[in-house]
Order: sequence, then structure tokens, then C-alpha cells
Amino acid sequence: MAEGDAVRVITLDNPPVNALSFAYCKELLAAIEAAESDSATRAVVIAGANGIFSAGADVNDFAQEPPADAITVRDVIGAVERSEKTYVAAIDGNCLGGGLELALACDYRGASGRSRLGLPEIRLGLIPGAGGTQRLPRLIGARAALELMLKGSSVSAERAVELGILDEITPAPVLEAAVEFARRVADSPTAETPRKRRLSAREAEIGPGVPKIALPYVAAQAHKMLPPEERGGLAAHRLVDAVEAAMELPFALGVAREARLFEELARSKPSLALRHVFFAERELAKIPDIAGTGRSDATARHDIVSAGVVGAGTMGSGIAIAFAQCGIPVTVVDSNDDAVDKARQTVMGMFMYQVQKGKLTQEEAWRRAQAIVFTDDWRELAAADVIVEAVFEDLDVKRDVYAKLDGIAKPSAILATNTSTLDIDRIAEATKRPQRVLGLHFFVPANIMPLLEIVRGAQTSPEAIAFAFGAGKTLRKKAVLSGNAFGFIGNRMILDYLREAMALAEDGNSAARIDGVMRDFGFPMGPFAMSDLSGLDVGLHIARARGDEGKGRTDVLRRLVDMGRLGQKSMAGFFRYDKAVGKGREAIADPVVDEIFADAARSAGIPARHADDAEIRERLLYALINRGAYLLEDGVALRPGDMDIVYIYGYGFPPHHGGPMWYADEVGVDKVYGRIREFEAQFGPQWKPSALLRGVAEDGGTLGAADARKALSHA
Ligand code: 3H9
Repeated sequence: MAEGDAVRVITLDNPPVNALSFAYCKELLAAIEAAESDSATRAVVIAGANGIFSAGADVNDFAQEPPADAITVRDVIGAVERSEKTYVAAIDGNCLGGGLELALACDYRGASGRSRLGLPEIRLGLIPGAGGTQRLPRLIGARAALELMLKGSSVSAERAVELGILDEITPAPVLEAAVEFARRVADSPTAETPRKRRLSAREAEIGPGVPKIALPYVAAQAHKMLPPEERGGLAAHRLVDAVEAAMELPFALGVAREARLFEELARSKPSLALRHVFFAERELAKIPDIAGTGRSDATARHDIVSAGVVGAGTMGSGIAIAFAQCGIPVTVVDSNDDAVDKARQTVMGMFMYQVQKGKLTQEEAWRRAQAIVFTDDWRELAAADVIVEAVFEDLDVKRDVYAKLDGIAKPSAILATNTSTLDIDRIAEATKRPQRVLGLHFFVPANIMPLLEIVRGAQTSPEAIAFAFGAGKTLRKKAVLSGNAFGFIGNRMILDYLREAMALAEDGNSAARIDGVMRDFGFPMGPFAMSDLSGLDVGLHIARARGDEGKGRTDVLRRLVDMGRLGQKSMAGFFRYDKAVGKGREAIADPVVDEIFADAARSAGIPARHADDAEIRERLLYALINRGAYLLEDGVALRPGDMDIVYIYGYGFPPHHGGPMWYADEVGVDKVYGRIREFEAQFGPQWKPSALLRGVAEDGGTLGAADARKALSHA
């Protein structure tokens, strides 16, 4: 199947994911040109090595201006488009972004049943930029194409056939079947299987039964449903523009329009931020001093056969569901019958809800619920590979649990605590195997929130950390390593953020306004609504654990808790809630709370002081950044990107701003540092800037590029 053969196979082979980098596209173009110049070749099959068709263009290439002579995926696709030979895409595995765009330029597309296809560019703040926005609407209609590209998620081969993206699911081996098919088409084309089927030659339709005249209306509707450009919607709006071009313009002009929009987006701040998030996620599991972490090794180590959970409270049942929904049987130990009854209901309720939503079949829901066994017999934990303790947040209670587990768990088991405030080392001391003790800090609700902090104690072994990353992968969580320090990464940083929110409210700026400013920045909720959601009693408990209660400027938090205003769960906290408004989840401003702040401020002698929106935003975000820099300095966090992932997946930080540490770089570390110095002078020592931040600011550098030790040596 090489030179001289009627069907030539070109295999995409650029490990690990056959990314279509400039360098690789040069090779690919040469292979296509060789096929084109071989008169014996009548058909070309494009397939992929490495278990994947292609993950699309190489995202690293967008970081810099392409060299003038760069060969891009557009050039490769252009060559396929111009060819008079038959091109067949033989897809086996993921076929994404530029990879799918290449397949769309082929005349036929077949894929194995395990394949997944999609145009995920929107997740990188981009639009498909190699003809995808022009060919897909011509293939499946503008409406369906837009829906797929706006979601950015991939679809199964089966769904791709239904949508009309694929011609068929090809029986294995895909390549042989594709070669056979290509030979048949090249030798004896029919009306149904002609030699050429260029999508560029077709007209795009909106969708079945929708006349083309409705285009302006459909486009206006689509724009209306999207978030504003400045709040994360930039690429989505450009995508609608590109699809409109597919409907209105001849193919060549549409493709040129798409390319212009793509290049503009590739340089936009949201896309830079989202590409940072993409790579930061892939860095998470790479722990420099731990063999067995990182991509290939971590995947080899997540073989959890069974899990255990101690404590059937909200957290314990959420963690049990998280394991069960990933197919891992789990034993939950609790001797409190009421707690177990409630947990059983929670578990059934959760799986039934998924059935109602059409996400699970009745049988699957039943099977998953059956995978969770409740018992009061601790010995049933003996076989578990990992046991997560989720009992009351009290050191003595937890130490007792660990002493007991030590006598029951098998020697290889990982003993994980879900504490959010306690010292892992003090907990580990209660066992004879501190090297197998670590923190697995889940976020509420544990079965839904995608973040998991893995907390490394002083004696936690590298193997235990590698195992925990494997467990994170199994649980489909973004797992981030944290040092053993109060609040770990996420909660430690949030304390500074909440400190500033409280101080601003004590100055007479309303909670509703402060929350509104942060929502405008892109958070789904502001600091006060977030506190209401997690529970003011929980906040007070953390303040007490830290010995902070009474150290703040006022006692507003305690007053609210004393009044029974515990947050959303009691229908009142910093806001009030009404079952008739947003199902009881919508925060409604409450003048009573403004009065409590005013009264507490009067008692503490705090004068009223208006802060404008910019100050509110800066104080909250720069508090996060300064604390984040301290955590880097102290080695609690490994990389700025790790903290960005914690904030995006755990606290709703808007991804198009890249996370707090990326945002510092976007604003300019010198500027952030300058404002922090001003806040220090104006508000006090809580604003003392981190030495790392100072070093980076003085160097004129970025946190992303900073070597913490180098920057510190300046300080
Ligand atoms: C595009 O196509 C633009 C065009 O429309 C227009 C152009 C003009 N580039 O995720 P993994 C690396 S935009 C560079 O751990 P998995 C990744 O960093 C692109 N590198 O594996 C990692 O490196 P390392 C649109 C990439 O099995 C390694 O590959 N396409 C790319 O869990 C393994 O990745 C996308 O957005 C890339 N495109 O998941 C698809 N993709 O080992 C993005 C991966 O050094 N990719 N890498 O850490 C994915 O969704 C997943 O990587 C995939 C595999 C599902 C493919």
C-alpha cells in the first residue's frame, strides 16, 4: 500500500496524540504530495497510530506567531480538498479538532465503535479554524453543527452516524475495511459512492424544515442565549458568526472568514487563559520527586478493587456515591442508624434523579446503589484498597478512628482523611503506618464537585501519593497535590478572600453589592452567597479551629449563627431565601443583615467607607493572589497552575480568566504588588506582600515563569 499501489495509506503518527503540529504537518503534506504525484494511486486512506486518529492542531503552536513558512493543518486540508483522488478517513479512537476537520475534508469517513468525534476548540477559547465551521454545517445542518461546536464535547461513533458526521461504523480492523472500501470506490464508483464527495461543493442548510430566510432570526437567537463576550462568551459569539458565514458566503470566502476569526481568538486573553488551564490540568499529576506520577505511570496505578468509607454523613455518602458511580464497590461503616437511614435515602435519591434525567437506566441505577453497602461492622473494611474517613471534624475523634482502622485495614491499604482543617501528621501518628496515611479532601457535594486535594503528610510515602493520583483519575477528578498546612490550598486562600469581603461589608458596602461585583467578574456566586451555601456554622467552626474567632474586627458571623441564620440550609444567612424564589436557592438581599453589619461596625468603632467596584474586585482577588504566592513560597502548592485549577474547579473562578495566579500575570505582577503595598499601608499587616510576589514584581516577571527559589533569593 505504498508507491505504485492503487490505495495508499497515510498514517498519522506523532505520539502521544498525533497532534498536527507545524513540524508534523510538513511531513504529512509531503506524504500527501507524494501520493498525489503517483499516478498509480487512485485513493488515499488516512488512519491514525497510537490508538487515536488525532487530537487536532498542536495547541503549543498557538503560543507564538507562526513562522512565515509554517505548514499548518489548513495547508494539509487544502491539499486534500484540491485532490481528484478519493480520500477515506479510517478513524479508530479520538478524532478531535483539526483531526476531525481533516476527516471532514475526506470524501468518506468510517470509524470503529469505540471512536469519539468532536470539535472542542471552544473549550480553548477558539473556534475550529481549519474549515470545521464551514464543512460541518454543510454536512449536518447549521443548527446541529452549532450545537455540537458550542458544547465542545465529543460524541460517540454511534451518535456521529446518527448526526450524519460518519458514513458508518466500520467493523474491525478499521484500516483494512477502509482500504477495501477505498479500492472499491476508486475502481467502480456508483451514484451512491462516487469518487469525490466534497463538502465544499454543497450548500449549508439550517436544519430540517427551517427555511434559509430564517437565518438572521436564528443567529440573533443564538447570540442572545450566549454569555456576554466579556464574561466568557467571546469565542461562542465568533462561532455563531462563522456558522452564519457558512450559510451566506461561498465556501472559499467562508473559510477565509473563519481563519480571520480564529487568528483573532488565538491572540485573545480568554483563549490564552483557557489554553493555560488545558496544560495546567495536564501538569497536575506530574510530581517532580515522585516516580509513578505523570501521565503513563499514573494510569497504571489506579486499580482500586474496593473502597471503604467511615462515616455516613453528607460527606461520607457523597464520597461513597463518587466511588460507586465509577464502578467501585464501597463499604460504608457507621453505627448511627439514623445517619445510615438518611445516607441510604441520599444514595437512592441521587441515582433515581439521574434516571429521571435520562443519564442512567433503572438497572444501572440499581446496580450502582447495590455497590454501596452500609454496615456497623468495621471488619468489613479489611479488604478495601483505600479507606476514606469522613467523621466529625475533631482531632481526637479522628485519631480514635485511625487507631481502630490500623488494626483492621490490610497492610497495603491507603488510609485517607477527608479533613479540611486538621493536621494530617497528627492523624497519621495514631497509626503504625503513617507512610500510608494522606488527605483526600473532597468538595461538597463529593459526587459532583470535580476537585480533589491530595494532602501529603510529612511521612506519606511516594507510592501512597502515586496511588492517590491514580484514585483521582479513577474518580474522574482534577486531583491537586497540597502540602499539609491549615486549609490546604483552597480553603487557606479562601479565608483571605472572605476576610476582605467581611471587611468591605463592615465598612458599609452591602453584601449584595459585593457579590454582584464578583459575579460581574465571572464567578457564579459572590463570597456571601458562597458562605451561605457552605454554611455559616461551618465557617464559624473553621474560625474557631484556627483560633481566629473574636480576632476579626466584628462578631457578625457569630451573631448570625446565634440567630440561627446558618445559610441556605436554614433559609437565611447573609441573604434570605424563599422556596418560591429560584427553588429556595436564590440569594435575596436582606436589610436585617445590613443593619447587623452597621450595628457591629458602630460597636467596633469602624467608620463607614464606600469602596468602588474596582476596589472590591482588587481586594478580593489580590487577597487570593497574595496568599497563593505565600503557599508557593512555603511549598504548600507546587505550581501556580495547580492553584488555578483548585480555584476553577473548586470555587467557581471564571476559567476565561485562567485562575487567580494566571490572572495576576494577566494584570501584571508589578501592578498587583503595587496595589497590595497600598492596601498594606491603608488596611494593615494582613496585607503584607509575599516575598515571592515582591521578587517577581521587581524582576518584571510572571508567576507562571517564576522559579520560586530564584525569585525568593531576591527577597
Ligand atoms: C485545533 O485543532 C485548532 C484547529 O481547529 C485549527 C488550527 C488552525 N496539542 O489529555 P492527555 C498532549 S485546537 C498539543 O493527558 P488523554 C497533552 O498535553 C485543538 N498537545 O491524554 C499531554 O501531554 P503530556 C483541538 C496535546 O488520553 C498528552 O498529549 N483539540 C494536544 O487523557 C496526553 O494528553 C483539542 O482540544 C493538542 N491538541 O486524553 C483536544 N492534545 O503527556 C485536546 C493532547 O506532555 N486533547 N496533548 O502531559 C484532549 O482532549 C485529550 O488530550 C485527548 C487525550 C482526549 C486527546
